[in-house]
Amino acid sequence: MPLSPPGVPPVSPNQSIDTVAVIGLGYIGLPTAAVLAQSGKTVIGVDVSQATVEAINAGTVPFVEEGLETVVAGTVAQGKLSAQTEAPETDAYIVSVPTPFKGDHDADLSYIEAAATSIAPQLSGGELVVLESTSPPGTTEFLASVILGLRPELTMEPNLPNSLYFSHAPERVLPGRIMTEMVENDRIIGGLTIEAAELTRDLYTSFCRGELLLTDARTAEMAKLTENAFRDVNIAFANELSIIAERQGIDVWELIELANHHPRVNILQPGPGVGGHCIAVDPWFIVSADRENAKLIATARGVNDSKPEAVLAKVLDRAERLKNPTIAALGLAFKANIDDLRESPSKDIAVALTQRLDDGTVLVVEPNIDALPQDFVGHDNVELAEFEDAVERADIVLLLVDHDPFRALDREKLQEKVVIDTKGLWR
Ligand code: SAJ
Repeated sequence: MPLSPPGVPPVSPNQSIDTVAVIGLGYIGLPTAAVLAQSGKTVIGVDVSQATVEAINAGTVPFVEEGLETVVAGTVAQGKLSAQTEAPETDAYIVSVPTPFKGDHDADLSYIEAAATSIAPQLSGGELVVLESTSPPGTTEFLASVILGLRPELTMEPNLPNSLYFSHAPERVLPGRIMTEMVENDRIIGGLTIEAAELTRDLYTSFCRGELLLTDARTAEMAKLTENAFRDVNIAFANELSIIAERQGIDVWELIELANHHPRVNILQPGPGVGGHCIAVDPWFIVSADRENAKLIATARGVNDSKPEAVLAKVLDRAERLKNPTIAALGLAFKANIDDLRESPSKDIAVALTQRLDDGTVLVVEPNIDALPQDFVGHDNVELAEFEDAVERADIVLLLVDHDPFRALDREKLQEKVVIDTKGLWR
């Protein structure tokens, strides 16, 4: 439901936001702080990690993201961006902390609660508090209730000297393209009040060239979850098709390519499973909000989470037919051309392979890392290998990630090998 009813002119609180604190300087918080500082705001980043704070104040970045370091270095040098471990007094606060899950896939809101608790003493009335963390419906209300519980003399009622403004502005940027998408993407802004939504829009206009779409906070929370659940369900459809097609002797990639020629069909691609911190996580927040009714979304999660085991079973089946086989496992990252191994089905498959292989050797290839991750430690049947060398030595070539260098392989080199291509890269 749009917040401004037709015919009612938008009310903007008479407010100017010059200083902004960004709480949580991770993959989203730091780029947000950087683009805000670049747009002229004075930005103070806040993080519990002293190492992160020091890196930023030295004009460097604690993780790799195309284009980020240049903006951080520039804005720190200009004095527009700085970092510290304590929440400061500012005109606006952007909360960008993790929302992992706990128990049976329920959202753990403890980081949001801690952020709210740290902000509360700094407020004097008139401030905007924006929640950016991906959250279940009702979390912006929760954040407001924590702050107002600690500061009962402040109020959510707008346009008073002691008013606070709360909103949710979920991000939708793609890792690897964050600096571009942060500025270009359309953005949903949901306020607990109309005034909060409009104040947030005024702040985000300073760096966002996309359309800013105003709604209420619950709808904004659910919209973010819906976007990632849509993709998860679509990928589950592709993954289920990949299992059925294989049993029917059909190439699933050709099948999907042909079906997608229909003007209203757009099936995503199957793979070894769904990884990353968003698509494999966010649908659970919908499930935990309404377990009884979120049946399709929960099933899709199950289909995607079972794909690594299906891949593993196939590899082990082929390996059992060979004596002391060498298996090249190509790729550990959660998707192509990144170095992020967290929540990666490919890494899980490679680790389980080293654990469950009776005899033989696993040659792990991941062009974006220099050493095998901790998960492989303690196994002497695994080594980190160079791509071409691993393919040459392997009896079984297991393609797990569609990294560009793998794509360029001379197909002649795969002759005489058992090839298990989970991404359809070499068809
Ligand atoms: N994957 C497939 N088949 C596909 C597409 C992806 O198996 O056809 C797999 C990938 O290999 C990977 C996982 O899905 O393991 C997720 O990859 P992704 O590139 O689809 O998405 P993320 O997790 O990097 O980023 C998503 C994006 N959301 C959508 O596209 C709806 C991004 O825009 C969000 O900002 C981000 O989640 C987030 O922060 O929520």
